[in-house]
Amino acid sequence: MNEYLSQALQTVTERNASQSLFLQAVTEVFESLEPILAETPDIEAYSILERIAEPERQIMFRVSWVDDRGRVQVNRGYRVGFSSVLGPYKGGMRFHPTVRLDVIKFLAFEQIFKNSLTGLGIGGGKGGSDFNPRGKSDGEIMRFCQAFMSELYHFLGESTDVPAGDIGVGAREIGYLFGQYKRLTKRFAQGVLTGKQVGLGGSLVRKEATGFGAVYFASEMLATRNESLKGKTCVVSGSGNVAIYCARKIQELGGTVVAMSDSEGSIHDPNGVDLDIVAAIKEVERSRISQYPQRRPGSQFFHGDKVWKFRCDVAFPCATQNELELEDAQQLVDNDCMAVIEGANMPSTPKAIALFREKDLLFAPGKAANAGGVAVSALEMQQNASLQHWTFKKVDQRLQTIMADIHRECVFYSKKYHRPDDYVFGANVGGFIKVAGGMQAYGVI
Ligand code: NDP
Ligand code: 2IT
Repeated sequence: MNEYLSQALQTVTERNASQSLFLQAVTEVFESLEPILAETPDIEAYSILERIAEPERQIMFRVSWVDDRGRVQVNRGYRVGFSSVLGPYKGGMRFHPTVRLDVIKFLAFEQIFKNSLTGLGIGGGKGGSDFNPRGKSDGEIMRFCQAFMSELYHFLGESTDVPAGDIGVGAREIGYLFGQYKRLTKRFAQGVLTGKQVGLGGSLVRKEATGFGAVYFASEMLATRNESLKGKTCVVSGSGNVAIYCARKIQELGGTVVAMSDSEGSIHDPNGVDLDIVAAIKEVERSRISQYPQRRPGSQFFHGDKVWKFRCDVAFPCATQNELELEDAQQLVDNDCMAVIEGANMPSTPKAIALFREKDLLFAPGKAANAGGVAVSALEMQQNASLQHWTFKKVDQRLQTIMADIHRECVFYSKKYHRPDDYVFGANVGGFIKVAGGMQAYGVI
């Protein structure tokens, strides 16, 4: 390994010794940069690696709120502004009991390169809380969101930091957060949050964008092997926002989704998952996927099982980090799966990715394949800034173009550096180059 690279990695590792997810994300990006470092000595001269792996700012705050029984609850809130080189901090907020600084930092770090790949002038950030929305009443969710925003609003702004949704945060939560922001600032500043309801300045296609975008990326990637999703058997993990719209687009394009999941287990439906039932269970009733077989004869629920055990041609991990481990990857390989497209952030472990590469599966990393969500968020910012509302068709076409452009960029860099079909390498290098160039242009700040 290049000496500067290994030194920088060691520094970052020592400085963040307890943050294994963050280090996993940094290691993967840094390892891709070896050929770039050799030809660009300025990266070392300007300490770009050390700087790019240290967040510009990290905000942590107490969130106190009152539950339905009148008890005071305390959670921890986070917002990490990792890089504003290419634009305001941009990235979602995650409400999940597993959230800790490590989680937010890995997500914010990935977001830098993902946002760079969109080409839309957005920096990288992420936030969230260890608040668990499961089983909470609507009133509790509202009070939590209001308390959270009461601490965070000082730090937000259309040209400073623009949050959106992620796990546990959708249009309902964004509505409460935006309402509280408006109440505190007396500004109807639409562009300060994205993922809003359409009537309140939200963009059409934002809800669908991450899932649709992942499938557009998959189509581009399969086309390089003269393949398409038509007639393919697919599995999609998760059953949240990304998973549902990923599955919808697969089915629109003629694929069959035979399995989906949540954190309790997986459903298998050999006739093709009925997404209206999944959406009713997960989006409307906010219930569990285990309810599905009661409404769909011929399907089954497997408690504690992941979707990777079911035979498929194409797999879409769309739930959470490190959900696809080496043994899962082996199962996919044994079942002749040809491609894995990450709708989630960092869902495949490094060992799983190494196996995919060794076995010549097509593998699309999240920072490229799931960039459609944040890309449409940036389009929402553009619409808000110009007081416009674009049609569904216009936004969807922009999304398709953006995903095709990201695909082209991944292929360009993987070919240029003689790593054909290595989308991890292509995405990391493509994302990094623009940010590093910006850092050099600004001088030392
Ligand atoms: P949602 O909250 O809508 O859905 C999350 C889904 O993943 C649920 O089905 C949930 O199951 C499941 N899940 C969460 N944690 C676990 C776990 N530990 N084990 C198994 N399943 C789990 O979130 P999103 O769909 O928005 O996000 C999914 C992924 O996509 C995340 O990695 C997110 O960072 C990423 N992403 C999201 C974007 C967006 O625009 N929303 C954009 C780009 C990436 P359960 O209900 O049981 O918890
Ligand atoms: O991981 C992600 O890209 C998101 N959660 C979406 C971020 C955004 O600002 O829309």
